[in-house]
Amino acid sequence: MKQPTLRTLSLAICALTLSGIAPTLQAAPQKAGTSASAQQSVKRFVLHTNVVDGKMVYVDDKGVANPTLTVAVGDTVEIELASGEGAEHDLRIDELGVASPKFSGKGTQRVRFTASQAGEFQYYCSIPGHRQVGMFGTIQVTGKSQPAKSASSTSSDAALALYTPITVPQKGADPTAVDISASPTQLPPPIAAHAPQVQKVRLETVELSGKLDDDTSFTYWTFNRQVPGPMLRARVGDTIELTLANAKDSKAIHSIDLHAVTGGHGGGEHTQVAPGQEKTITFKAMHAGLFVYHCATPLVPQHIAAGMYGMILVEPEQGLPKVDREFYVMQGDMYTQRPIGAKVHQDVDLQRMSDELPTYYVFNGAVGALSKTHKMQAKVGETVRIYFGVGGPNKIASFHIIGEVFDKVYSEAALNTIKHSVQTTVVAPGGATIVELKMDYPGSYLLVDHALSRTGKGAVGVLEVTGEGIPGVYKPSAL
Ligand SMILES: [Cu+2]
Repeated sequence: MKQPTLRTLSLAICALTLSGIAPTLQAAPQKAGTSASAQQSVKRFVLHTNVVDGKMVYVDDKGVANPTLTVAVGDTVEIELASGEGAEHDLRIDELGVASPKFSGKGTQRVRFTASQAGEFQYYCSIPGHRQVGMFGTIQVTGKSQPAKSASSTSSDAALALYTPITVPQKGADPTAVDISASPTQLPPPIAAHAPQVQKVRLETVELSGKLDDDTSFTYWTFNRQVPGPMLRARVGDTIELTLANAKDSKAIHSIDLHAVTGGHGGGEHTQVAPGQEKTITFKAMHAGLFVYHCATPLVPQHIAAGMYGMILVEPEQGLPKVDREFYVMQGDMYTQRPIGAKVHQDVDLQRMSDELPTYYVFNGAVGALSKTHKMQAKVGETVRIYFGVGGPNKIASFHIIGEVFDKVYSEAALNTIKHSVQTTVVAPGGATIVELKMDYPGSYLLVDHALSRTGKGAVGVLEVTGEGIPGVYKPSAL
């Protein structure tokens, strides 16, 4: 699909730049000396970023995405950079020692360097995930490479001082990190029987430093500052007007794809929202069931792994059977540069994500969310329903409660297929299940992924059940 609005925006911004900014650029003074230098010149380019056809790209002043830049050895190259859509980017050319400062919606950056060697090199954005979703192109440097001596002499040029190697120091955990874990008991009440209604829902995408574990923080990307995002609840036939706002201080574009939505990539096609903007879609809840929603902005698994998922429950016309307690739980897999337990601010590791080697598995976004931060409680005799989903992005969950059997499982969260007496139920990434169990005996019941190595990586919760055990259900040996 073409995205004429973004393309138009990009072209408009480029035109503005050409008329307003480019003329202020001054040619660098030519160096006197060798005959070769007489051929050298200043080559100027304009590259503004944008999202075109679902990819992040650099767009030149003619509207060409990721254009090939052609220069000659010895040329001074100036590239004017701006973020057309407002997200944060940079530009690097490793072989030529170019690393621009980061730039976002405000203002432009200009890089200036000497093309010191011949060849074809890649320019790209080094913000994690951006190169993988299209932010790269080619710079062709024609002619013969300058001898090393000459290259070193140009390095004294003040302009080149910008291009010092970037080192990433190890940071301790962020002391200002906040709790992002969603409470498992915070969910909307059951929908009373009514005629189909129009519901207005507003979600805000927020990037923030959150607690991943004790003494470990992580830059989460969230819906409404929590992981998972708020549980939405509707009745089949309802029309939902959903507005997605992206916080002003976000560095990335965000969006929402709800698996309950028919058309428009589940909403992902029409909710790509730049920082400080908002967009609205309207959809009909056509299928009853429990559905995952997630961010659908490239690199999609990166946005999901950072916490951008939640669920929408669409109740059938008659509603779901009444239960005593309902809980909202989602599992996610997370990929960090340092091992589990490192007392640092963890950064995302895209290679691990690509290799599907999670460092952490979490329930409700953080280690300990459902064992220390929030309490799940019930009493003997009560029936408990758990809405359980997998944000992923990659790993299947084998959902199990130690010491209990699910009386009912709505397998794959399809409301017409109830299975009884299930020990462990498989839930796909981007999938969900609804389980119900009547509590017959007191104790601490552990929620786990029965791929049990994952309990050591964070995937464990506790359901505390109090009361008198029903006689005959269980009896420990006399002490
Ligand atoms: Cu996102």
